[in-house]
Amino acid sequence: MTKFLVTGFEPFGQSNINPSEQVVQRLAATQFEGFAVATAVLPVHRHYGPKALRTAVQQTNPDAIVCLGEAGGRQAISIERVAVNLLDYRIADNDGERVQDEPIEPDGPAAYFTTLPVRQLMQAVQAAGIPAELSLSAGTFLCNQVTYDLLHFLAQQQQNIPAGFVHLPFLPQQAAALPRNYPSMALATMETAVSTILHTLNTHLQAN
Ligand code: PCA
Repeated sequence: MTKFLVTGFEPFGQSNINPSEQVVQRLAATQFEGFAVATAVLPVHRHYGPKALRTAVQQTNPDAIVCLGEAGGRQAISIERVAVNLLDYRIADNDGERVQDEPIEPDGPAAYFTTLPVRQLMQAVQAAGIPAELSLSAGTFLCNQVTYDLLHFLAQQQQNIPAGFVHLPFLPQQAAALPRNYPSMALATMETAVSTILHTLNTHLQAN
């Protein structure tokens, strides 16, 4: 049986909730048919974020990894294609550290493509009636950093498993608390989108 690792992030910045954490909590409480889902919630911390993800990978030994995070302002389920070797935090992490213009891995490649079948996943989410898009950049904050670190780690271990990142919009209650209007998506819709991604990935893994 396929085993997925799905991660989210704790709240950060001005918000005390993070849709990715909430989706992960819901998945953790769900019994899926045909695959198992291990979950972890990562700290928004320069060192402990990537470290917690590596630990989760080592502890769960998954067949594929889908990391989730919040991208306030995005209008759709946003499937990332690339992680770049750059730390340029637009705000401080939860420990108050704001890194600028530094590489993640000084000797690492400039970027990694994620290894998820991104277009297939986007089309599956759209077919489920949920807006989805491909995105060229996860930014230069923690979401990009953990993705780069994960892909670098898997490459070094020669662990050839699909891994990548999906950004989620704000929840309606986050958007409603902001001084101007931002797009948002209901938690149940995001949860359906992520389970659609897992079902599609499971079929993909069985076919390959
Ligand atoms: N989003 C941030 C970090 C944690 C999260 O959920 C990002 O996009 O980098």
